[in-house]
Amino acid sequence: MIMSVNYLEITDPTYRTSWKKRNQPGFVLVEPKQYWRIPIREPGWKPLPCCLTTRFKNMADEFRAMKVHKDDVWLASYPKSGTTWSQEMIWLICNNLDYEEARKKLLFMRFPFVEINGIADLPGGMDFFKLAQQMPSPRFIKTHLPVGLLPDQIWTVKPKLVYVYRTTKSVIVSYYHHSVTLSNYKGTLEEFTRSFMRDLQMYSPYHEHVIEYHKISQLDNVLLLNYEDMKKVSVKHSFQDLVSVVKRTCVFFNKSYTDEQIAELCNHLSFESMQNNPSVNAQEMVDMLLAQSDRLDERENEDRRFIRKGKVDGWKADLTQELADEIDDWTRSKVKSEKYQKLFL
Ligand code: PPS
Repeated sequence: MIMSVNYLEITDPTYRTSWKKRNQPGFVLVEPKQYWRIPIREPGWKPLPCCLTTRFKNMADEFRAMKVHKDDVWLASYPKSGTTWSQEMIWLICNNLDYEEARKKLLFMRFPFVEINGIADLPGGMDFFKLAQQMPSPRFIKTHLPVGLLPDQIWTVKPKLVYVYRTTKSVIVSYYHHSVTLSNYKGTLEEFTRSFMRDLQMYSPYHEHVIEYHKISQLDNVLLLNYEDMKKVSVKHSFQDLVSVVKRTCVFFNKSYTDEQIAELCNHLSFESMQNNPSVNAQEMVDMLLAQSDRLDERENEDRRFIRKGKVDGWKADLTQELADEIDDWTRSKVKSEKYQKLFL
């Protein structure tokens, strides 16, 4: 198999001296090679290396060579951007609103996280890459990988591809709590934020992740969703809501439902309903991981839930104003174009 990526060692001194202390996995920067099929035609454009765990070396080439089907449904996102919410919405829209099956079968089996075995050592030895490959059509596939690391056949077979994104401060705070809950991250929120701002959290760089997917959004097979739109309080002041997002998604998938059916779906997708739905709330996995690290006593802590707060401005409870301002300054310094800047602030 041809080497489809380069691996670059992380030289950042803070990372090198603190990753073990913070109980983080070893990271490596994965730089895509042979990206000419990606339809971003800007002179000099080149996908940036992506921060992943060293485990990813075991699957990078096989993943890039993965067979893609025309009727696949791919959902991509930077972590903590509303992926689970969008997965449940898309799966139901595409499966004739089959709530019974959706309740019976866990979301992560219906809509597997395709590269998870390449980033984490899963208890129980489940192989989600194999599961995704062997699923009957149409397959529903979740990924957090950036454009540059998607299978090459995405660009030739052109399955439907949805991308969901969320504003920076919400992503950071949600990602920090996720890391504490699921990976027993031992650093502080401030340390997490600072490494995020050095593009040294898994799947970073974040801004480029979002921008690159926006750069392919003119393709007919690509749909962009936005967490804040789904929550109605849009940073872009367009005041969309879940109903309009669901309707837009139905059009994208050539599906048609009555207003009553859409209202029922929105009800099913509400934060409270999803938080209490064992098929999507990952509570079993959280309990297992808390037990493994001897932290079952933290189970009652709201921040240890996978479907945690679900707010647009929830970050205000966690970030100091100073740190919040620093994050915004970081965005302004990295993203000069106004068109893209507004996606993040
Ligand atoms: S992951 O691990 O990357 O797949 O996480 P992801 O699903 O992308 O993001 C998790 C955040 O989405 C929130 N969420 C919701 N918000 C509103 N309504 C609904 N129905 C909903 N479902 C999930 C979830 O609570 C996480 O955000 P935070 O801010 O941590 O609460």
